[in-house]
Amino acid sequence: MQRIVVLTGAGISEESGLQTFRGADGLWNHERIEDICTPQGFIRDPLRVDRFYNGLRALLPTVHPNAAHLALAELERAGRERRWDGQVTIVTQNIDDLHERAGSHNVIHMHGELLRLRCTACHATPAWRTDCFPDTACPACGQPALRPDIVWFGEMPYHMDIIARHLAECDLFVAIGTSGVVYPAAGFVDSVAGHADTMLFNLEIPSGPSAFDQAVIGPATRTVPAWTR
Ligand code: BJW
Repeated sequence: MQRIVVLTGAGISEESGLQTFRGADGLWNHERIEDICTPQGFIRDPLRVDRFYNGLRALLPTVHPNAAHLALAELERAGRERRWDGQVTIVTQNIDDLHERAGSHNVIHMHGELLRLRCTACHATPAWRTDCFPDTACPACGQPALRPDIVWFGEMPYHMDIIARHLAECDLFVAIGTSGVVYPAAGFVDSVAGHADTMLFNLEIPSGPSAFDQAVIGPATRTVPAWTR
């Protein structure tokens, strides 16, 4: 059986209409990272951070999974239905829900999810509701301690033990639409060296020496379906 770990980043959702972080018209060209993407920024101004994520949440119903999301879901389904002797695990840095809406089941959100909140008192992760933030009570414990369920800089990404196990057991590691500058995800390719082949799908050739065995350059909606086919 072939075991594939697919790491996805903002680039896979770009052709669905969601901005990347660091592109020419990236999300962060309009905001200071430390105001939005740090626990300190949230403590300083929770309403500002809330407004930023509400803007992204409002976009979700207007965008749809694209051919790259759908191709990964179909590959996973082929494994499940034994039409292909393999297994796909998606580790996504994305906080959107486009992999799930494409039909993928094995999705690990290492940087959290836009449509969830997290209670800093009891660690419950209730679904986000329009009337649910910033000082409403946590539905699980009643404390007014809800925050976006997003992993900010300086915080531990989620499910690292499960991800490490998948990386240790995989034969192929594929990264799609990620700039490879944010750790620990940026280090996954090095962690599989010696036991797995590695492929990068990206719009541009990465600058500097690449740790990947193979780089496929082009828009993910073209290159990913051509690979999974
Ligand atoms: C296309 C395309 C198309 C476009 N087709 N491709 C110094 C050295 C090393 C590390 C550190 C350091 N100082 C601090 C750190 C740690 C820090 C870090 O890495 N900082 C770096 C910036 C230096 N990391 C952390 O703090 C993390 N926690 C941590 O390390 O804890 C300790 C720990 C260590 C080891 C194990 C366990 C724990 C937490 C990181 C949290 C990141 N959170 C964010 C924000 C959440 C969402 C939000 O607020 O909106 O997550 S940051 C942001 O970057 C977001 C993304 O998930 C993440 C990655 O970005 P991504 O997806 O790569 O997007 P882009 O825009 O950068 O790239 C898009 C790519 O797509 C480009 O390459 C395009 O070319 C391509 N593309 N269109 C194909 N159509």
